[in-house]
Amino acid sequence: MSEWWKTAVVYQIYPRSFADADGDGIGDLPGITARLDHLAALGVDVLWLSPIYPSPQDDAGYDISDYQDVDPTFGSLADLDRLLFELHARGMKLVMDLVVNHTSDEHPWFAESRSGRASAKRDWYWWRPPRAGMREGDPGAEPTNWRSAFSGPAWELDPASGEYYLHIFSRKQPDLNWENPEVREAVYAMMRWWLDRGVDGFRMDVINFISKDPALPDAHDTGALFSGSEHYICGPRIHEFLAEMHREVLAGRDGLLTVGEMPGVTLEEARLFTDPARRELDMVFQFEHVQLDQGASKWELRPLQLTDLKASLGRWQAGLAEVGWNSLYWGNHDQPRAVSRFADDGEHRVRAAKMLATVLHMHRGTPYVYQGEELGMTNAPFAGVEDLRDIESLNHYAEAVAAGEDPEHVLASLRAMGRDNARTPMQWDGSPHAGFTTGTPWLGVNPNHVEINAEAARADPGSVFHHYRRLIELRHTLPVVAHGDFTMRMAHDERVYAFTRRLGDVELLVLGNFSGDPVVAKVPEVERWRAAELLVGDPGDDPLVLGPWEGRVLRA
Ligand code: TEU
Repeated sequence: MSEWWKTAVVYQIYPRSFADADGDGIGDLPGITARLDHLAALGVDVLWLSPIYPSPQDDAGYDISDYQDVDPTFGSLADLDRLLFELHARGMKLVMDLVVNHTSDEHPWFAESRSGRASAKRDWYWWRPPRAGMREGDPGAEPTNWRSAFSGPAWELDPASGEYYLHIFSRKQPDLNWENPEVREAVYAMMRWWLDRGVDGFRMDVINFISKDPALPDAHDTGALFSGSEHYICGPRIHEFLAEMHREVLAGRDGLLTVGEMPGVTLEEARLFTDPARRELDMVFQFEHVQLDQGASKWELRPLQLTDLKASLGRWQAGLAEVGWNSLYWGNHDQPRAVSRFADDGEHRVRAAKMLATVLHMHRGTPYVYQGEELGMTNAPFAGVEDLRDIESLNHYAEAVAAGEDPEHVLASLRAMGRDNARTPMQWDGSPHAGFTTGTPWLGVNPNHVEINAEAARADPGSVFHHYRRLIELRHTLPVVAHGDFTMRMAHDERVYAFTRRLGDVELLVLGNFSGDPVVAKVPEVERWRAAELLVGDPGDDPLVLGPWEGRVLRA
């Protein structure tokens, strides 16, 4: 059972947007359970469920007010048990989202902490007096100059006590103080409770933020997305905390999967987190490759250079070859739609979505499919800010426009990078709300659902869906896909993504054309590859000549 996830593929569901069974316009657990055949047909091994816990929904469920229940919007604990049972019956596992860098400000722990300076749980969060020599509420009196990831300062004043609390995300997401052993024990107890219930692991939200430098020094750079992060990204006790969590919660339980979401993690740190001998995590989500088309902030767009993408992913492949393991993703609920962002969502959409999938799934690591990616779903045509729902986008728009930026310019970056792109409802069929709901969807359905939808994709053998199915099957059946070594080829080419995988006598050549023009792949050993067997992709006249956005896998 150990390291079973090396041959596994994970499918991420964002419950708000997957399937709505009760017609309130918001997806729910019974909706998911009713659609499990879609996952089974795809052949995925694991479902990662974004948060379904009770929440004021300030950050769409990543602000949790009770870790051990289900929000009525999504159903009940009984619905969760049912989902778990149905998944297990189909041989699939369930990984829960674990959000323990922060709670909701409506969590009873925080309510108690806020009740006064003498509260027994005061020290469960980061409370600090105003900056020395200043009065609370004065501009700049926050204890540090850190900024929140969702705009504004990372500190909120509590007028009753005259102290501020730290929130790296929204003011309704106060950061837990992991220095306090009671906090850690409470989190571990909660995790054991879920595992005892039968879940198979955790995706750990911003887990590399939990150890902060207790001195809380000022940030060097207040312009960065996570300003102050040098004092909390992979902080002083992070490895100690994760090793403790492993000991207290995970050790001795078989068949689990743990993946730590880690903005700003370096390759060197990732090696430590995922080295099996250290007993911390199975794998991490790193962010390097999803920041290559951004400037200092995620709203500053810049064109992606394919050579940068190859250099980055290639470095991670090499760096985790001997020790540790990669997770592989193009998108999730925080990222724009992959085909719109990295390829072509117009004329060549189907080919481009397949090519992206081919390239990603043939890397070494565990691939993650974000709901709708297997249909080639695209970014949404948001007309204006009134079409958006995400707190990150809405706060950024308000702040940037107030600071004098051109609203159209701000909207353009929100359209490209905004998280709502990933959150438009799953497109099941061509009916008015795409088969997602019978009510009014909480976020508009993409009008292209009349064409791009699961029903159409499953009926079409040439669809993106069937292509994903084939790639997942290859990972299950061909050992070289999961276990082979990785060598980047044509590293300096701006149009072709090329690499080889090798295990024993078997070698694969993977090619992806990241351009709208036909290209010739100038790989070594041309004659050998010309004679190779085509495993994935359309046969052309010459296996080394790729049409626009075309991908191929050859086996020699
Ligand atoms: O995301 C953390 C994170 O760093 C980002 O991807 C985040 O979306 C941020 O806005 C960067 O632009 C995790 C969750 O995946 C995200 O949905 C939550 O909003 C966040 O943590 C807070 O829990």
